[in-house]
Amino acid sequence: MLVVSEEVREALAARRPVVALESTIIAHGLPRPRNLQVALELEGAVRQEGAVPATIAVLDGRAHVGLDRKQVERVANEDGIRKLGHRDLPLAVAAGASGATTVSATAQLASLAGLRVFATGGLGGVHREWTVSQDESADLRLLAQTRITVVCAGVKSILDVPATLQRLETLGVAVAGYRTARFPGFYLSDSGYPVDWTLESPGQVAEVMRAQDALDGPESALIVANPVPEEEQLEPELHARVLTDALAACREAGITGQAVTPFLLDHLVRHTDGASLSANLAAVRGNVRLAARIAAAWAEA
Ligand code: PSU
Ligand code: MN
Repeated sequence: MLVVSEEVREALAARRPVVALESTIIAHGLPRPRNLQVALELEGAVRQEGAVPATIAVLDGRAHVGLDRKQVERVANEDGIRKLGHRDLPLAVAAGASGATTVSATAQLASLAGLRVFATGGLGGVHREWTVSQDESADLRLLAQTRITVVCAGVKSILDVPATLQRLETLGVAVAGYRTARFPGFYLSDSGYPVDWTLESPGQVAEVMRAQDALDGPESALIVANPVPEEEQLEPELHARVLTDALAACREAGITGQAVTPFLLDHLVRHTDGASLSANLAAVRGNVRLAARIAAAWAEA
């Protein structure tokens, strides 16, 4: 049921750095045909930094850690590919289904395969109007019970950011800004909220990971929040304006559950002339490169 690619297995056995990459961003977070280019580009960036990429997805009922080119193409182009959170994994496997994995499912499978470092764009979290919808991404709970380091540009700005930060505190998930004391805002370099801790180098991140293991508390994650460079962020006023429209459109269309996040991301891409896509990609690229360096520092430890 779990298929770890030969390249990833060899790298793990030789203690070489490996970086897990999620597939929901490819299948449901980015428009075609750009999504395939991006998937391949991200794998290339990990390699350039001297690490092995392990893109994770479920194909025909098997959970794959490390995809070949054909498999990446399926994730990007196959119609009807599902979106799988961690709760969906057993259902998808038993049904022989194919699906892209969210942060929660990717982190679970990565950890199961023995990977420790994972890169994505922005985490899921508490949605605005949570009091009505009770919509909180399963990403948060899973990260409270999985020993993995996630490099991300904070949580998606479509969410209720302060509520999400509060949930992470309640759930006991460690959060640090990478070279910043501000929590990043996904498309924006700064969400407007601070972080309590700042880490300055991949080596420092690896030290925190060692300390997590040594102190042996609940198996929770470490979130390394890495801001998109200011010159590549989405213009904050444009972001605020289009996001308000996107949230209203989502409500009017009656979108709920798993469809909410893809709907909002897509709305932003279409109503910013692709500027949100550029910012999203800039964020993911930076995260992937940093994750590879962290994996290298971790492999040396
Ligand atoms: N980061 C991106 N784009 C995405 C996502 C993350 O830049 O599409 C995905 C992740 O897979 C994350 C998911 O786990 O969005 C959250 O979905 P939900 O809110 O339905 O839990
Ligand atoms: Mn949700």
